Amino acid sequence: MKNWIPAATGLVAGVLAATVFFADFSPGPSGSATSGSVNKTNAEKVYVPFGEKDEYYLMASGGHSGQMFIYGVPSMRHIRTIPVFSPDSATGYGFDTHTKELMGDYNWGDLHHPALSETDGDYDGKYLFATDVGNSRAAVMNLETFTTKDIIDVPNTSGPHCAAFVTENTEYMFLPTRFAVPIGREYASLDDYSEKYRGVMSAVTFDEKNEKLNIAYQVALPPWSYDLSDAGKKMSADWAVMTTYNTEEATTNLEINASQADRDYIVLFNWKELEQKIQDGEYDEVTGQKMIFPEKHKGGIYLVPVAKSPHGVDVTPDGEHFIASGKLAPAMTVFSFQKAFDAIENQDFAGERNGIPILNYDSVMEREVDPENALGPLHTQFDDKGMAYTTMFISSEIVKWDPKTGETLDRVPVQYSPGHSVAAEGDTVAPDGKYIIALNKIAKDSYLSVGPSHPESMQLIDLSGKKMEVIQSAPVNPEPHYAQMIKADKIKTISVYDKDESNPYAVYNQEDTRIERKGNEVHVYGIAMRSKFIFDAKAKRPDALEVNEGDKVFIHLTNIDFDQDITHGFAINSYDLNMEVQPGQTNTIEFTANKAGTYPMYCTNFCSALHQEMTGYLLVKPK
Ligand code: CUK
Ligand code: CUA
Repeated sequence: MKNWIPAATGLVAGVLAATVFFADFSPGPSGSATSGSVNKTNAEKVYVPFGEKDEYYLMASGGHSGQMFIYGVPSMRHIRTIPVFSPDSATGYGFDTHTKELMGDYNWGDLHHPALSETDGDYDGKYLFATDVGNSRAAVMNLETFTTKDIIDVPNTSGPHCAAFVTENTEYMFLPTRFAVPIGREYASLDDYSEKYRGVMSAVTFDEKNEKLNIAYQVALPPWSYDLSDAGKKMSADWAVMTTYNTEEATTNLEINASQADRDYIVLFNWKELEQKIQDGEYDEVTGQKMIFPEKHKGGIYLVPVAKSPHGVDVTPDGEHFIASGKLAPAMTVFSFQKAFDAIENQDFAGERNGIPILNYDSVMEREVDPENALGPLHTQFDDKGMAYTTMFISSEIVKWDPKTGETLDRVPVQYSPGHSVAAEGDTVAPDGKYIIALNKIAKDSYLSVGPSHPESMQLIDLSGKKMEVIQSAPVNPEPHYAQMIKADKIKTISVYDKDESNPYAVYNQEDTRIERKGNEVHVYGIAMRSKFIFDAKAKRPDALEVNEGDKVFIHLTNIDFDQDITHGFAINSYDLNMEVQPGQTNTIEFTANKAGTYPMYCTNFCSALHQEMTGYLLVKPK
């Protein structure tokens, strides 16, 4: 979220420079508290000996790489990259038929906020959701295989930045938009912004059986920018909150024009009530979507005034409070759900905007917290004792404080400019404490130089001692916007894909391999095994494939090595094609053989001593 930097202009730049100058950023893994013995202890804390496993998975968004990065904690070793919104030649993601379809017409994505599926407000380790701010999509990954299962386009929306967050039992994932656009993304002059543009929020459901995402309904909110959000918990489980900026409805030069009003709003909504409206038919059908217009279908949505241009909003683990962080105000504001419910009950309103009642700030606000000269609060995480940890972008630190008293308890410098942080299960009803990771936007000089642009960094902070201590750092490229940290034993991966006899493209026996022709379509039902491809076991050369120029070719390949980690690849030289088949998996790649000639095919994934021999020929006979 680098976009707010210019908003703070000279003041911020000055403070940032000053802070970097005087803070003690001594090199070494332990932040400000450096001494030989401390370093040794810290090295031990992050050392995971070979043969042992990390205690947590860290699932960090890969920003505009469109991918998810998986790390182990505390070692901070990068274990895997899951391609989600961008193609990945290593796995053939975006090349094989299924993932190409998932990618749609897009070639990149800007993956911001990942969210784990929840049961009773706790991570259940089953699915991971993510949104694409670049091309307005949402995705779900299965954590048995760490692969993307579904991607949907989110209509009427431009950049679901204010997401993803899931409700307590993954009933919904809400996707509010960052950019207001006219409904249907139609053309409308910017002069008509306030009348014609809308900040649409989508309520997305997940059908676990079919692993499909689905838009249940949308809400046509005012044409503001929706920034960050969180779902309620326990007593506030039916509610959700999200921050807004540009409630000025500026259409140009936002860095100045969107920071005019002293207050913006937190949108507070009751999703059970919105769901009821849909069931009662209180909506309009627009662009094929069930759309709630708050000025017409009243109720269930409220505005809470908040210091101007807020950024993060986070619900405490007990579900009783929500904390807003003001990127331009050096304060966190703690609001009470109970007070908000009372204000709604008593119609304690201070006017309305676009038909949405505004609650009285003083009626809902519990406490304004001054973090003692720390500047640029952005996002808050929690530990097992209910303590809050807020990232300070401008003064480059994490501040620990008590939401019940507002007292600052501890602070630790990080290098530099943290956006989010992620604590162990730190946004659930039951955070673990123990670790928090600063997700830094700038790593300046933390690692060996690779030229003018440096990687960003993630710094692991130990929360178990009296003082927070930075104990490890890992580069990440590009910036992680947010992450989830889950106890490793909650993740249950599979080691091979089960046989699926109902899959018409799967072939598990050599005798069943075959090549079928239908007009100019060629369907190959083949297998990959150590160390050969068999397209047609009965043919003179089972690993050769002869087609005619112009044929449409479908290669269905099943990996019959039911043995963990024996993955095969399948590439065709100079045809720009590659896919992978994991153990037991069946995958399809299709292409038009529009280049006549001789093209070797080979396995791209080193699989055996005879991996180099795992080849074949594609012969394309000229017309
Ligand atoms: S946003 Cu970057 S610091 Cu995209 Cu989550 Cu707050
Ligand atoms: Cu199969 Cu290499």
